[in-house]
Amino acid sequence: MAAAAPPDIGRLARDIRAGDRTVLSRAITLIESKRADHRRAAAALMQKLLDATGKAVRVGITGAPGVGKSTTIDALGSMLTAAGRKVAVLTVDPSSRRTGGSILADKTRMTHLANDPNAFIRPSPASGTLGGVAAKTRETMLLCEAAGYDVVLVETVGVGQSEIAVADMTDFFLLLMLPGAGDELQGLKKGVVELADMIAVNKADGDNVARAKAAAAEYRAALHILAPRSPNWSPPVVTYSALTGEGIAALWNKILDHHEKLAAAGELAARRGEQQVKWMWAMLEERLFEPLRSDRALKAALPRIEADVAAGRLAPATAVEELADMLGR
Ligand SMILES: Nc1nc2c(ncn2[C@@H]2O[C@H](COP(=O)(O)OP(=O)(O)OP(=O)(O)O)[C@@H](O)[C@H]2O)c(=O)[nH]1
Ligand SMILES: [Mg+2]
Repeated sequence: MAAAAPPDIGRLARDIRAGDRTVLSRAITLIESKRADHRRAAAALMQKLLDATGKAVRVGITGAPGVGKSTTIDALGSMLTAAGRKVAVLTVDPSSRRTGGSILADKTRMTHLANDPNAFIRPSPASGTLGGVAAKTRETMLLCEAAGYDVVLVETVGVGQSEIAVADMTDFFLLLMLPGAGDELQGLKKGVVELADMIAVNKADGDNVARAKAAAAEYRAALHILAPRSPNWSPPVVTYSALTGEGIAALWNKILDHHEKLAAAGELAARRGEQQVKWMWAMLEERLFEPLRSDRALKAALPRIEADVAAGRLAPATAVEELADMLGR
């Protein structure tokens, strides 16, 4: 079979800068590809577009399943496109949970944005290692910026390490909570609360308003005893309703306020710089580990080596030497 012609990077870059959504989608598929020639082309494309990136407000959104992340993104995103912004919505979900069905479910929960010409929704790359999935999502974010999207909203499943990866690619990390069950921070790992630039209690509507306010007061007290993530920002706690839209504008104003304060203090640029270096290392690590996943002989040998190490027949150091020899072949 003849290999497909290498993509014309100059042309791709030009069409992305012009905001062509079809080309943007194609470019994202290119960066998600594992083929070596595609990877080289994707890297060249990222380099070519680098000067057009960095102009968006990047917001990570997390919270327990069902807290209302997608509904919030739909309400917030629609408000922003109505105000003339272009909004990209991405997800990080390294579990294979997100099949075609749940992508569809997400789109039906984002009914406004799904049909909005100024919104671009791209689901999580197909399952893989968290490092790989997150790195692709970050590059997708940059492509969207180059295409003129000036707000990027990244939804993450409220479990596992994906929150940290999303906090590491965004400027603002928004933690959503439910009314009630405030005292134990709803089973969330303390590490996630420490990453939050704001806690927002959703579903403050109907009978829930008083409970939402009570939960917010508890979170405020809880946040008080944590060291703030930034010297220029103390994470606020707000209540809102994604369903009625009440409080959505105030929520966005907090995000903008944070953006302006951190930009003025030089912290935004510093944070992004640090993130970029982190991503370089994450991608390098991913690359260096690849032979362990793709080299047939190595993959075939690993179960035996692991069993020998577990049984005490093979010293871990000897196993590493053996594996390193196989890698170096
Ligand atoms: N009453 C009320 N219901 C809401 C609100 N926001 C979301 N919901 C409902 O909560 C349910 C879950 O909302 P989603 O937006 O799908 O939640 P999610 O956090 O994205 O869920 P996963 O992606 O599955 O983790 C849906 O039935 C929504 O209609 C709100 O502000 N008020
Ligand atoms: Mg969702």
